[in-house]
Amino acid sequence: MSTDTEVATAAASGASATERFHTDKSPFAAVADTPPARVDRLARRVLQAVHDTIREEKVTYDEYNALKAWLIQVGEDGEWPLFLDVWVEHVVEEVATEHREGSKGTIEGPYYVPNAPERGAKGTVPMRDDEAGTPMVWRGQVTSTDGRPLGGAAVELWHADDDGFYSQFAPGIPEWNLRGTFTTDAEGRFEITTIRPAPYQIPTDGSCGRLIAAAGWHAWRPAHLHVKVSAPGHELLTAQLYFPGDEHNDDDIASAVKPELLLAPVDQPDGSVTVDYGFVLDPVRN
Ligand code: MBD
Ligand code: FE
Repeated sequence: MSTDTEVATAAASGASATERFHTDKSPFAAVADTPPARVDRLARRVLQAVHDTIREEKVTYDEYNALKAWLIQVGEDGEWPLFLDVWVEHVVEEVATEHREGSKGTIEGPYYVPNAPERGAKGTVPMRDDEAGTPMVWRGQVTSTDGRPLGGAAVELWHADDDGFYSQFAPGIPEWNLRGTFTTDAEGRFEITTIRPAPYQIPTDGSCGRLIAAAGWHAWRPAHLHVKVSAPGHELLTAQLYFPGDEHNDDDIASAVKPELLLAPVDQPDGSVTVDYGFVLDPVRN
């Protein structure tokens, strides 16, 4: 996961994201019982969409070969997690959570790492002594859709630093920096001290950056906090929280902003900010 170079490169963060996915998930086991008819249907529909595009847009051999070279490059850069999470995951999340009555969630993205250090119901996320950025205190409560407080719920937080970099995906940052697990008290409450993250630019020096440049897009995500909130008997909530006034809230490259996910930070006299934001979890359906 670590790199020798002191420069944050697409290849380094991509390799880390790819390695993370290999080691922590069992994606094939989870779909082992999928009948061939389902695979046949999905594969045909995706291919049909590609064929339709080629016919309708009269795609040339030069364009086809450029696509082939680019797809190979995405794999070599380790940028499949980045590509998929930026341009595809938001629709999967939409479909997966459309039945929910509790809090809105959004995409996980490529930079989650499980088992971040435990900090109890009230504490400070792991950070450097001289961590740059505006100090932020976040208070909230986790409840079930019937209003019952959920004590012992886990709130896993991870976010970028003031330069927009994630620990374990950029060099020179302590392993668990700005990653922590909090456990709600008997009233379902938590209080987290951290810093306000900076807007995040996805790496521009790899194949995803190359697509962005060739298409004339921008590479920015608004500043965001990532969370996973979990409690026994409830569906896991994966969300991100955003800050009002960020210029990229309306044109997030990853299409992951929802109005329900905007915080309302309050400036304090000492220069810090406080936010109140809680979560309502849906009970597991039987
Ligand atoms: C991120 O930090 C992120 O949250 C997503 C979804 C994609 C790329 C970088
Ligand atoms: Fe992120």
